[in-house]
Amino acid sequence: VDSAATPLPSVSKSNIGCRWSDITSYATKKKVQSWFQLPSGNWELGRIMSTSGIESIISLPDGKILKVNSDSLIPANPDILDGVDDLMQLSFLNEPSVLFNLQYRYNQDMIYTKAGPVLVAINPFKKVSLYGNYYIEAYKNKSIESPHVYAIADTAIREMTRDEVNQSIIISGESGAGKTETAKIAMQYLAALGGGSGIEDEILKTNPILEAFGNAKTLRNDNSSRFGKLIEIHFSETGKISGAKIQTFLLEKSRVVQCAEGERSYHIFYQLCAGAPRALREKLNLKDVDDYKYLKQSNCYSIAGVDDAEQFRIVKEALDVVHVSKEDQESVFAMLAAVLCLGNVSFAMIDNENHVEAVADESLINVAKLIGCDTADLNLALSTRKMRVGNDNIVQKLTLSQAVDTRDALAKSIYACLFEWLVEQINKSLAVGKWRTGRSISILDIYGFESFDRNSFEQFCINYANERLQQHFNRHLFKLEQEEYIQDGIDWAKVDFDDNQDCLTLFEKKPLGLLSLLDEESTFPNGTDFTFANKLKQHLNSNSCFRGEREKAFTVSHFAGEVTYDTTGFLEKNRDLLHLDSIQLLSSCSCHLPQTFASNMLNQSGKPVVGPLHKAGGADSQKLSVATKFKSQLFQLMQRLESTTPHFIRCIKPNNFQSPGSYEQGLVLQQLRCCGVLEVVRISRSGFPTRMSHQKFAKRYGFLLLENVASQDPLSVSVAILHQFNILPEMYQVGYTKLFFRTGQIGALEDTRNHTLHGILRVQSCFRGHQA
Ligand code: AOV
Ligand code: MG
Repeated sequence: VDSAATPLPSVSKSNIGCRWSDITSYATKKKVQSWFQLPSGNWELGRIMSTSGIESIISLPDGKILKVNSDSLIPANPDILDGVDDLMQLSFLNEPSVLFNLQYRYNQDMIYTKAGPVLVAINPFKKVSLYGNYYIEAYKNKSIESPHVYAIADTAIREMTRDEVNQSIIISGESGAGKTETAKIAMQYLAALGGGSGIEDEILKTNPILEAFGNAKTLRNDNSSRFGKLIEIHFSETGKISGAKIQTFLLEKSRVVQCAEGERSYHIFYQLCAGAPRALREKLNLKDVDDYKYLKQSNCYSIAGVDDAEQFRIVKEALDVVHVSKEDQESVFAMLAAVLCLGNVSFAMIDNENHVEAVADESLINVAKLIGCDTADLNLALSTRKMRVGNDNIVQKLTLSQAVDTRDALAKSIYACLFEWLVEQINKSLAVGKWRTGRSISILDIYGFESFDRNSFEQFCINYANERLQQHFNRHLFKLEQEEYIQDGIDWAKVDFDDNQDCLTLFEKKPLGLLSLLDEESTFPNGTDFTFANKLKQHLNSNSCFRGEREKAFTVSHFAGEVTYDTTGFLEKNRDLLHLDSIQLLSSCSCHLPQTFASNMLNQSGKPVVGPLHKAGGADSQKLSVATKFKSQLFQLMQRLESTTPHFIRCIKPNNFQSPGSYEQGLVLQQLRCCGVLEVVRISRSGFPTRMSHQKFAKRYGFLLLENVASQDPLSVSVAILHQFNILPEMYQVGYTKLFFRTGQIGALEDTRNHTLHGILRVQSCFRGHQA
């Protein structure tokens, strides 16, 4: 089809997902292609042989001829548009066309595509040759234009310098879609362009460390991030990296003591067991992975294609680079060994009231040795609880299940504290120089939306975070966009989008929202997961995003789909209690890490953390619940992001098997739909995504004007510039305070400006040369 000869129907909101009948007259003039949905749900490209209006005859690529209802056909784009690198260029912006365009590119390893201002990245699940110095140089010099994470990072640097505004690169997508890899690729580019001081190497080396301690193999992803991360990279005025700061969010600590069949605990445990040199093994009394109960329960010890011993070497090297001393590294490994060994501590019944005591075997002795305490003290901390009743101090013996919980809580706390401590050490190392004076680019990589067969408190928090992030995306690309047009008096057709405010309200409303009700139930001494689930059903059943399920479950309609949560363990995980006895034990240890952990725990809450049993004595916990703390962290994060210019990258997972070359249309479509990619393209295409205040525009380009306009107001100068450079009237709009441009317009002006500036600089340096 020759798209130039017959103009295609004009692009408007109405041809998004438009039906064949809308353009029948066009169809009959030309034997155009059209999408036909097979019973499998996949789309096939058919060629219209003839059409009577109601019915059409199409031929499919396999030679089949079908008579179909014309209304079931969706127009396809002319071949000339196959694989365009920005979906905005598609004449027909419907779902099959977008799917096909992405697939066409994906098949040629072009995994990046622009969707207006958003970069879509499809996980190749294999090495693609798109990275490294050659490409970095090419994107820096703009000799390659195709969409890439490098191009996004480059834009962020340019806009940071040009606008003097901090930037953020916000990466989202489902678990396994490629967020963490994408974040690393962006960091690689920033490090290459802002390198020189040596700090860039430290920044890159934070990745293997944080992944070793914060990532694990899950059913969705062999290297799944179990924490959220914001890395803020600071640049000096000369554009060099001057430091960085990492903030982490809610590490999934339950994984340390419990993980599902086929999954693994944190990588570092396996790395340590596989890679520790002989001397270290002996010193820590290390065993093989399958000797540890915490690692054994999931029946999975290795990851295909991953050499844990080699990874251990890489992690140690990285720890050296970020200035964690050899002694500290050894202490870190001792804590890891202690955590593993704690899992092997067992208990024996000491009376017929179910009370227990830890068995004084090799495991118990080894834990005591590794953290630096008395075996007897450790045993007491694990099997008894001191409490005040009235004015008396009494010691209560624990039952088996209480003792196991106490032991697991201690293991989880040590690990979580260790993780925080490491991040703190990294931040100390990266915080060189007076970076506060410069500007920054932040990269956000949080755990992706998760929906398993069984979803617990962790998924609840992760999905809540994704819901917040989605709103940030919506706000920027839809709401703010439209509000800005209206405010500035721009003629503008409103585009509808899926607002997820209702779901966020379900989580955040006080006092009758998911989080408030969870906190309320968590403070009741008699609250259980069952009473919590009932309370939700009682108060939230009328909410359209909520559905009570049988027994202890409930379902939430998230932007990315429905998820059913099982409330088992919700209250305990939300309370996250570590008993005072355990904290006191840690603070009495002779090793410095346990001491530091204990003092951090005491400081954080202002008061020691106390469990429900202590409540009998009237003491009250001041500690924030996990959900509340997470919520406030998220709010702070959002506030920080709000003050930056965002760049969005949407990662897409093409199949559920982590395998290359397989592109499942249905799976991709569902992700495109739920993250609003189509709407973004629609809004950008019909809108004016680039904007600049009259003042700024006049200041930036005014000097290019041939006539002297120094005395004129910014608006007049701006209009003069637009005229001089022949910018077509349909390519811009003049608002009350700003100019609005369609995509690509400012780029041309910037080029002219850069050329002129270079010319001036050359003249100046010649002139100086003459003077000398
Ligand atoms: P995620 O961060 O989005 O999941 P990852 O970034 O860990 O996903 O990607 C999962 C896997 O996909 C990686 O381990 C790589 O094997 C592969 N992969 C991703 N991007 C690329 C790429 N550009 N080139 C080659 N392989 C890639 V999660 O953290 O689970 O939400 O929680
Ligand atoms: Mg990740």
